[in-house]
Amino acid sequence: MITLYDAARCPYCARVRIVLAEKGVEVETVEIDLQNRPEWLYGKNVTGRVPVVEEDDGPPLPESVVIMEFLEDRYPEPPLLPRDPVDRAFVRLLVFRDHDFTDPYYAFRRGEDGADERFLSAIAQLNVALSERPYLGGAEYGLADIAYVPWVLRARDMLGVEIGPFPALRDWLARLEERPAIASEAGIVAAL
Ligand SMILES: N[C@@H](CCC(=O)N[C@@H](CS)C(=O)NCC(=O)O)C(=O)O
Repeated sequence: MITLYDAARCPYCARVRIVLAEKGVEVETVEIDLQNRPEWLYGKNVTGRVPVVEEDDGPPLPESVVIMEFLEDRYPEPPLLPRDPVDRAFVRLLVFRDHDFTDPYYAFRRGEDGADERFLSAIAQLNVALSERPYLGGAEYGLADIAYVPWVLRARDMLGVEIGPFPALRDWLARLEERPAIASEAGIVAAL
């Protein structure tokens, strides 16, 4: 059994929720109030952040990217990384550079000067990538899509960003939302 220390509004936690759902892993969820974090959370992650996962008698594992890779290793089916080493490296590169998208997102959310333009440009870059291939990581759905989609859902559904002008991104999101794991995350976002 896996325990996930979670927060519904957290997009990093969303990554982990989606991977667990894709792999059909049974999970016990402990919702953390980020405004009033329990002191014991620092014993599981020195930064006090979520997500953290823990197996029975296992060490706590923080950091969404580490957790996604751990879950991929622990539950290889269905695979969420391509087989080919170069393709795997490409997915990891996109995940490694997630701040190229998330930094403009947070600047936009904070209403910083010039952030609208910066965030729309980051969205446009995703749109270009998705007009060249069906999924962010290439031919198959996987960890690259899961790494980015939590922010795209929140941008659309919480920040009111219009994605219609970005047809490749819009179609990618529609394809993703056909997946129960992503539809469930869209439901969580809708309830926030
Ligand atoms: N690098 C971390 C970031 C996790 C993160 O920033 N989580 C936020 C919630 S979305 C958090 O716990 N914030 C509390 C804080 O910063 O003190 C990851 O990928 O897991």
